Amino acid sequence: MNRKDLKLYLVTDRGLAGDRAIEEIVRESVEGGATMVQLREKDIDTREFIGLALRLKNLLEPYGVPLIINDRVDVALAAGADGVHIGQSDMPYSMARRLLGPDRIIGLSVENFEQIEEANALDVDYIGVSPVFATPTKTDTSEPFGLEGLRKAVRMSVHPTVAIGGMNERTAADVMACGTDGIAVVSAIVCASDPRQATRNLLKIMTL
Ligand code: TZP
Ligand code: MG
Repeated sequence: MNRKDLKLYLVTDRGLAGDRAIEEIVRESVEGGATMVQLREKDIDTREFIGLALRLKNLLEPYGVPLIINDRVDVALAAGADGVHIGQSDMPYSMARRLLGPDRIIGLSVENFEQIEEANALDVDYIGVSPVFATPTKTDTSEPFGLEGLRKAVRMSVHPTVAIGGMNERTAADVMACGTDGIAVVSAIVCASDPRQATRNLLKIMTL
């Protein structure tokens, strides 16, 4: 994995998409410059999950944008996705790696500094620092890192990092100044009336 792929990482949420298709939001965001996409589905039939993953894989292929599946190693394998993103209560990293092989991307969420130390001993491809700010999109999170905590997390981690939780046009510049490789964004893109423009705006703020 190229650490530049983490720069603007779109994470989907159908609950926030309203009546718009996830595929359309993803397409527009990638046209606006999103560098990686995570399909995150918490309440979906396995067959539907695989179907959506296959459609997204086909859509993203021509753009060279990696598709990551949240939680489900089986769905990632079935759909030929580029990797998975796992959390601390999902399948243990070593098992996911064994099933996925050496080449696929595995990202791991870390919720505190101890978990960053643990992740340093694993050959994960990146860590998600979760959450940086409290967010209504996911309320069952641990204590937010804040900017100070994110700075420390970036210093501690031997792996590339992506910041998640409360990433938007107001926070992106300060977050990037902490040295993280990128931001993982849900509502600021999925809820935007124009996901393409929202993505462009974020990228512009991040590179100022
Ligand atoms: N994991 C930690 S915070 C979060 C996830 C999936 C949600 C982030 O959503 P938003 O809308 O970008 O704050
Ligand atoms: Mg998970």
